[in-house]
Amino acid sequence: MKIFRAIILSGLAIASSSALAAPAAAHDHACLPQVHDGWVRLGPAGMPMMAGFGRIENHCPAPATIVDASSPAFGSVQIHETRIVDGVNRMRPVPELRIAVDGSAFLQPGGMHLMLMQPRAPLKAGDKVEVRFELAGGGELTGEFEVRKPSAL
Ligand SMILES: [Cu+2]
Repeated sequence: MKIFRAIILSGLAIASSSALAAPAAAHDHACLPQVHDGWVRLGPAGMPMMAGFGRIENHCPAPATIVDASSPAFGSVQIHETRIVDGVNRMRPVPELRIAVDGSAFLQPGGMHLMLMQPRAPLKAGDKVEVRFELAGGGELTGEFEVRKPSAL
């Protein structure tokens, strides 16, 4: 009899803990901006860095701010901005990338781009690379970037 009661109690415990877990699981499905048309420009073999491009759309009810980027395929990832200063093309890191509600961030040749450094393995055209973007306030979004040869554009 005592054992039977213990089983009932543990059954209740499981039921109530899963009820508690529900709001946390819902949070995992919170709205996140999405990467579209992500690609990485394949450079000459042995180049220590590559540039990544694409469009990050925010169709969420709140603005999103990207504060960091990383990739399992690279030792280091930065968001860069290309600017012409005194007639010279210069790149500088973008510390924060804010995307308005229903707005997009455009990463494109000559403008903002991902600087993908220290590839962990040689990449070839057609390979897919994952890039993770960390959001202010905690979330993270993941985008897929396809490696392409510049001539195949
Ligand atoms: Cu750069």
